[in-house]
Amino acid sequence: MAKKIALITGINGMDGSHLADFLLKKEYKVYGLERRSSAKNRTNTSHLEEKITFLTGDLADQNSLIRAIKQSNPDEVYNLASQSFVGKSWDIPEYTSDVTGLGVLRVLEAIREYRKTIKFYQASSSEMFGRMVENPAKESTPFYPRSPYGISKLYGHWVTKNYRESYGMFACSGILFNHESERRGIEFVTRKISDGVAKIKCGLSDTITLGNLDAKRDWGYAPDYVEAMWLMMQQDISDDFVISTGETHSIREFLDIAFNSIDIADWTKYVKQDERFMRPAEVDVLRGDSTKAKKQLGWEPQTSFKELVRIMVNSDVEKYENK
Ligand code: NDP
Ligand code: GDR
Repeated sequence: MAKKIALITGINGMDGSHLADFLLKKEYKVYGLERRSSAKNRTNTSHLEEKITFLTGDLADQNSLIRAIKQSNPDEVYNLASQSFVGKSWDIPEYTSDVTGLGVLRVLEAIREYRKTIKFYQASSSEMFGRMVENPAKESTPFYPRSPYGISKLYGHWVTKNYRESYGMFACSGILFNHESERRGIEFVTRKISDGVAKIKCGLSDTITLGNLDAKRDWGYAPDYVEAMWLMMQQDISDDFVISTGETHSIREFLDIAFNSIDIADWTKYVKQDERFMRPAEVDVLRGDSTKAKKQLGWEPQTSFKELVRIMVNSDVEKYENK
């Protein structure tokens, strides 16, 4: 049987690299879309250089997306690219709306023009729930985004649904709650903590400077979550699914486990707070109900919160010890 072909946008991001690993194990031929930058950013994908095909394209450039679809001729497109940092979306709101919002429309249009039967996955986000109207949030919970990022994701979510209903396309959205891994970008709070804790352990730093420590998130492990993306794409009919652990933990709890894993019980003297890392409008708490994914996809998270924190800290400690 011919190999299935997948095109992943945002290939060099955390999820893009984990999804490529997962699809290669399933014997897919994988194409990864990366944007042009002055210095190549393949920290997460250097191990994939001989295994996948990189294409250049940008979610802000319609023709580059049409070309990428033609070049790869995929069965499945996973749209993971976005301006994904919530905090920065207040500094660059128009750019965030263009890439994270309109970018979804551009990928859908490229598919519609080339071959409508290509399956499409959209990386929707729990940030669409924002100030949660219902806790835990499920697929039917009303949205209340709290940032230019969350609003842009909501546009992407609805345009995906609209193309499904307007053109009969297979277009699904995974509403994923926070998920992390050792490949997480360094500015996100979990990786900032794991990297900071590792530096403290190795004597390279003595503080971590953070913003709001009381925010709570439903944190899972990224390799578990990319499996859910694939499962959604194997359904006969496209639909939307919440993917979450059902637990919520504060940043303080994350700090407890992270410092505990380097044998520090009281971390208060190592952590500073700074206004710079506070947000104009905060999402105080997120928690998801993924019962539908469990029933229809057979998906459940495999990695506990404690394991996740330890994986991240250990990986960063190893990095500095090897240096
Ligand atoms: P990352 O920030 O790690 O990856 C995003 C990728 O998008 C990067 O590789 C980036 O490229 C690329 N990108 C940014 N702008 C453009 C553009 N204009 N054109 C093409 N590519 C672009 O995010 P994650 O892997 O964590 O997340 C994957 C997707 O899932 C994102 O859409 C995110 O918003 C969404 N999401 C993530 C969740 C999470 O907890 N991780 C939860 C819910 C949704 P470069 O490498 O050059 O910067
Ligand atoms: P989030 O992740 O906004 O949930 O978006 P992030 O790790 O940036 O923030 C989580 C919470 O931590 C608080 N916080 C800090 N955040 C950062 N980045 N840096 C700090 O120093 C800091 N101190 C406290 C934040 O205020 C917030 O409450 C992630 C991204 O992956 C999105 O793309 C995705 O859609 C959502 O998760 C679900």
